[in-house]
Parts: sequence; C-alpha cells; structure tokens
Amino acid sequence: MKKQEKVTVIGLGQMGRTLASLLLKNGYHVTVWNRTSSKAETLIEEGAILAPDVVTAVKASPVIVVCVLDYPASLAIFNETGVADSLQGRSVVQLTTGDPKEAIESEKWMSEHGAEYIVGAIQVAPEQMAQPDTTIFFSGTEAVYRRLEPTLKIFGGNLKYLGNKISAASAMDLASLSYLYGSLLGFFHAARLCEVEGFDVSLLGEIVKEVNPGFASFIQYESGLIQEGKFDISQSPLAISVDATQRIYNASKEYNINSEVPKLMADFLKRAKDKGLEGKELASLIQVFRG
Ligand code: FVH
Repeated sequence: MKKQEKVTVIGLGQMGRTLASLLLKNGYHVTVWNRTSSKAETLIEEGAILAPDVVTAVKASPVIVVCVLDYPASLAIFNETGVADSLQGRSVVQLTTGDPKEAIESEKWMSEHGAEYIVGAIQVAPEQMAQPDTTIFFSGTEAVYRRLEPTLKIFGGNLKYLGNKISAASAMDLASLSYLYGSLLGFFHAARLCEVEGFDVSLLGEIVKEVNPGFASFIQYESGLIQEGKFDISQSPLAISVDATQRIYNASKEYNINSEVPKLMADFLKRAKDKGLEGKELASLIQVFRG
C-alpha cells in the first residue's frame, strides 16, 4: 500500500490510538471507530475521520486494522448488523491479542464473509511502537501479508512473518509470553533477595539490563541445541545449574523469603540429574519437559 491510501482503525484503546496516530503521521487517510467515541478526540485533531458506526468505518477503507480488548469484543463488533456484509473484498489485520484457536475461528468467519485476513501479535507497549526493534509477529496468507507489509512496517521495524498458518502469530505470542512470565517470576524472586540484603531494587534492574545481551545470546545458542538435539558437548554442564538452583533455594529458605520459584527451578534440574543429564549441555533440560 502507498501513502495517502485509506486505512480504518477499529478500537481506540491505548494501542489502537497509537496505531491510528502512527498511520496519520505517515500520511494515511485514517477512519476510526470506537465503542466509546470520545476516545477519538485527539485523533480527530490529528486528522482522523470518526465514523458514526462500524459499517461506515468498514466501508471507508480497503484495509481494516482491529485492535480491541479481546476476540469476543472483536466478534461482537463484526457481528453488528450490516458489518459482515460490508467486508467483501477488504483486508482485515487483526492486532487484538488472542490464542491460536481464536485465530483459526476468526479466519474462518472472515473468509465466510469474503475478507482477506492476517493476524498480528504485538510484543511491546504502546509507547514502544514504531521503533526499529519493535517486534510484531504476523501470520496468514503470505501474499496478503506482503502486500500490506509497507503499511505494517509503520508500526514496528522488526516484523516477523511466521507463515500461512493463521494461528502461528498467536502461538508464538504464547511462547514469547511464557518466556517473559517465567523470567519475571525469577525477577520477582531476585527482587526479594535484593530487598532482604538491603540493595536498591533499581540496581537489580540496571544489572539485568546490562547482562541481558549476554543471557540472550546464551538462550539463542541453547535454542539451536534443542532444535538440533545436540546435548553432548558443553563448556558449562548441567551439573553447574543443579548446584546453582539448589544454592538459590537453600539461601532463600535461610533468608526466610518466598522460595516457591527457586524450588521449582531446583526440582527441574534435580529431575534432569536423575535422568543422567548432569554432564550434558543445559539445553538437555528440554528432555524433562518432554517427559
Ligand atoms: N497495551 C499494551 O501494552 C498491549 C501490548 C501488546 C498487545 N496488546 C493488545 O492490544 C489489544 C488492545 O489493547 P489496549 O492496550 O488498546 O487495550 P485498552 O486500552 O484496554 O482498550 C481496549 C479497547 O477494546 C474496546 N472494547 C473492549 N470491549 C469491547 C466490546 N465488548 N465491544 C467493543 N469494543 C470493546 C475498548 O472500547 P471502549 O472501552 O473504549 O469503548 C477499547 O477500544 C489487546 O488485545 C491487548 O492484549 C496491548
């Protein structure tokens, strides 16, 4: 799509407003709709056209970007009278977060109503959009994605197209969030360690930021080993992590702080040791998860 072309944004929460504003800044003709119309005020000042209803919003543009709370909210909007009939021949970009099943069901619904459909999963907060490293996963028919890509690049510089399978972006979003929340549990436990030792927790944040590039490279290396099943050669055998997690757990008990997270870590590593993996690469822990 070229600039000056028309895009409709449905959903003007924090993220939807950001998306619409970015499109306006990049010269697009933007029509918006939101259940609570007052949220369009600043966008109207920026040049957006507020549609009086969803049907008008859909009919205004060949490309419809949707970003609402969840898929049931999206479905409720598209099930409003007359909306489904207006979708024929349009391209819908679903940026609402959902799970793989919801992506599959919604693609079926869109296809039945004649719309092209791709799904995206945004990995950052609204104020982190449109940066070179802003990551968004996409999936759905490749030809549709490639046609819309120049427009989608306005939202972020690191778009990951994950294939034709419509559920792929939502599935990778689950994986990414699982990684994030797992790390965050470790972080909160680490914050408690800092608190009881009298450290400023912000110092922990600073240190995490500094060491993260090294940790990230290590994780990337381990992911390759998991993919290839290469667990034999290791500079840092799994036994080191058995000891480390047990040490964290023991110390947490001595500090008398919540020790559920290190207990879980130590238990997983102990199970790996019991499987005879202590001399292998840490990546071999995947075998405990595989069962
Ligand atoms: N904000 C973030 O950090 C994250 C980053 C990762 C991706 N998410 C996902 O983006 C979707 C929208 O998130 P949001 O931050 O814009 O959310 P809110 O500011 O809470 O706005 C919600 C919008 O949804 C509309 N809405 C809710 N329920 C309904 C409904 N039943 N019918 C019609 N619209 C509905 C709501 O409308 P209103 O309350 O203003 O009338 C807002 O437009 C989300 O999937 C995140 O997971 C953002």
